[in-house]
Amino acid sequence: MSSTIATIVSEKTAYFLGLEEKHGAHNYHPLPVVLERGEGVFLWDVDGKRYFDFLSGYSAVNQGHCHPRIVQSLIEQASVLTLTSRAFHNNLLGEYEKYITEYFGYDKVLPMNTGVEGGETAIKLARRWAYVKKGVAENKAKVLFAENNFWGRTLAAISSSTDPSSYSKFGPFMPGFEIIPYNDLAALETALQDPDVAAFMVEPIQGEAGVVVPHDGYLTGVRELCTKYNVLFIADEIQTGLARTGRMLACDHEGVRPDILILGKALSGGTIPVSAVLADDFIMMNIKPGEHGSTYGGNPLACKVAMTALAVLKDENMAEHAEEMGELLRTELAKLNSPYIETIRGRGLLNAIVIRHPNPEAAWDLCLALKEAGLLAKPTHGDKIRFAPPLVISREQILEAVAIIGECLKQFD
Ligand code: PXG
Repeated sequence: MSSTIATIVSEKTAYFLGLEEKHGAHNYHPLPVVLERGEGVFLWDVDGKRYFDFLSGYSAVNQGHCHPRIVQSLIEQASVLTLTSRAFHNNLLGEYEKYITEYFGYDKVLPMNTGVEGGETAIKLARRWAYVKKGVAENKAKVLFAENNFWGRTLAAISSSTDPSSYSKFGPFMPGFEIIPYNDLAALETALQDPDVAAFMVEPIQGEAGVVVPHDGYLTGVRELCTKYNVLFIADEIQTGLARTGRMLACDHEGVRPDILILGKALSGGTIPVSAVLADDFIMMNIKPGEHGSTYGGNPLACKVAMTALAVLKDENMAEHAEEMGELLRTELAKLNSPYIETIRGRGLLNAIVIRHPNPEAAWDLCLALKEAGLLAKPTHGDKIRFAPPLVISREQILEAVAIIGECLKQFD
């Protein structure tokens, strides 16, 4: 295979690609496939061809495409009441707040929409806590982030990014952010010597960085150090949470409880943007009316859909299933014994392979070949490919998907 590989697309597909090319901003570089339908682990393109979805909308579609119970909730609520704004109360917000706080064991929730807003909210909460509770001097609070983090595209998010394609030529940047290496407790402890540090915000497994799993004990160490130095531990579980890694939260693998928990993506099962920030009163109650919010945050449609999306995860034992299917996926990938797979890593159904090939476009080319063979995956950072199917994938489907991957890898020969 070579990067000059010509992808022949149908006339219909070419039409839709052309529309986007002409009228949309070029801020993404998608695979040349135009999807029009989804169900469970499968997607269909405009020509009726079926694909395994091995991306799951970057882990937003954990419950599977168009999960019937989630769609039912969406449709029912959409025809009754969708948005009131927070100027008034609605009959679902309180119920949802009770449901999600009991589900995860926190005093309070602050509802937002996208994941990146969840991150922004968590940082505002941490800064406020630092000023009113920890006693940090006004405008001196610092927040620590890990190298290669990814939490979205806002100016604050890119201010903490170490990826030039995220931050270049978008400055000036947010002050008060510091970067430390990931998976390095000694570096964290050194940074925590500074009394102005309010929080450490970290992904329990780095998703966009290429599914980087820290060593056992890292999260426990983060918890202990943050407690020791009176610094808030913010867990960005937007991609790792909600059963994806084989536990309800990735932090559950080590039994640690972050001070602030950020959720998004699969909180709506891939239907509408819903995010949530959970914390106890000593953090949450420092924010007063008018100091934070969003027009759509806590809307009744989102509340209803989120409750169903969370219920489905538990009722269908998706965490346990993800754990089992993840084991199977990694074992079967290893059995391929492909000289082109450098590494297989992950937890539950959040996995990645690193491609070993002299051609820097090899991962992209492999994804094109996989697409032709009926499996959709996307490279990240050149040589890594994430394998993260919806959690409803069956044993037989894993075997079928791995066979497709094996065949496509052979095309490198
Ligand atoms: N935190 C993590 C860990 C993420 O993976 C976000 C926050 C931001 O979520 P929103 O909903 O604001 O996109 C993410 C997002 C993409 C893309 O370009 C997004 C993610 C990963 C890869 C690509 O849409 N994750």
